[in-house]
Amino acid sequence: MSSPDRAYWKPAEETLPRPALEALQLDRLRQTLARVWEKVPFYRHKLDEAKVSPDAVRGLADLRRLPFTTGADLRETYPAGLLAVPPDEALRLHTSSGTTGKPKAIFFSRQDVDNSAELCARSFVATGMGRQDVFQNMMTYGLFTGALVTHYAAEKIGCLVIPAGPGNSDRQLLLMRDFRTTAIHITPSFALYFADFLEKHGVDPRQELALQRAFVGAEPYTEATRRKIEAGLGVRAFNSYGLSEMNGPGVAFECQEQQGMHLWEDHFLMEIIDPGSGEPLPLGARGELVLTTLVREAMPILRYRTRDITSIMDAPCACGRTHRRIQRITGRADDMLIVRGVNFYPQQVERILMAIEGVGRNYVICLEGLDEMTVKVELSEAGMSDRPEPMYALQDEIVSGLRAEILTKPKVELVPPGALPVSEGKARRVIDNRKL
Ligand code: DLL
Repeated sequence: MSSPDRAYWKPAEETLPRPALEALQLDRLRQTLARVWEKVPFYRHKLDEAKVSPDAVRGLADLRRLPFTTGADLRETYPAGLLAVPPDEALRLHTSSGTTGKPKAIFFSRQDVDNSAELCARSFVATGMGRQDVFQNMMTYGLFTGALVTHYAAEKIGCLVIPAGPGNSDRQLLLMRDFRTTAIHITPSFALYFADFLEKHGVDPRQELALQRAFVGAEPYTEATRRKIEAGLGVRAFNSYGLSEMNGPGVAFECQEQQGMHLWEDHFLMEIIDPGSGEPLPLGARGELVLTTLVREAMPILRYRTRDITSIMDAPCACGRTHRRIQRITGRADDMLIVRGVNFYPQQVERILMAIEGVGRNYVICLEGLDEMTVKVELSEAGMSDRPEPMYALQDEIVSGLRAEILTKPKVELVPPGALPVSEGKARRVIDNRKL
């Protein structure tokens, strides 16, 4: 990168005309198929079962003939059943953030490590970041992909990288002040928590800090939450999407237009399917995102069911990139809650809460007993100072907002700012102790 204003990392790759991009995808898909057929007995068996041989795939439309891979497949083949390189060619291991049982083991070859950093570097530069930036990485270092991949990406660009990790807000602030941090990568829940911390300590980030950009991801969050993060940290917040099974972060990212996230189609093939039937949905329809790796060496994955709900945007983006965009993830198919016979996603609750004045930055949905739902909501500092009457009004506003959105009437409990637990990793938004 020579100029900080340059908007592309590798212009030729990012603006490849669609016919050329699709030809590249087909070529890479066929190579991937040949590779898994030869090296991964699990896939050879699956392809045989589906009666597809690698050379039977003649166009991208044939993708739908290939078998799906699910999270359960990754757990069942743990630890190394999907490895497509000799073990001594694997360079790094990450695991997914599974909550129960066996994790999913994800292997990277040297080329995969390099590609993962490359795609993240491409993503960061698309937001306007350059080598002059000071990048404070507030993601968790370790088995989680979130920090290491973004770390090497920022180094590739030439930024000064501060491997802060999450937590310890006092030290985060000290580092930001002393090293004039301009960009951070952070989860939405920690971003909201940190915004609270700054407010409590009377720090005005616009006056006292040099922050310009926050890359926010690894958890679903709403547009209203993005606005709270931007207001609280004095930054532009860019949506950052990825999953361990596809390298981690840098699968899809917002550019400066901030209208959806470019999904890097030279590395991944995307489809949207009906999460119930598995049938492909027409372009633009909302459903489950399915991804196929196109250049992964150590662990190629065919038609991975991400469980993430989104839609593909086909219109060209003003930034000039030809890779299509996906909408903000509105939830995971697995996260759908059914309370008293009504289906909804936790993000619907968040969308209502975060748009109401007086509501703070943290909430949790508690399910108990036979189907009792209580939403515990932190008040903002300003919400706290209100007298009891407006507090009842706020509670009523929340209850009726939620009832209109999710069609069931929850109990709402208002709690002081900072009263709800915050985790260093991904936020736990639902506590389900129902005895159904
Ligand atoms: O969370 C990788 C990552 C790290 C992405 C840093 C972005 C930034 P996993 O732990 O495997 O990997 O979790 C992946 O997190 O399937 C989504 O459900 C969710 N997720 C990730 N990013 C977003 C986002 C990383 N921007 C799972 N919006 C994914 C909504 C997200 N959900």
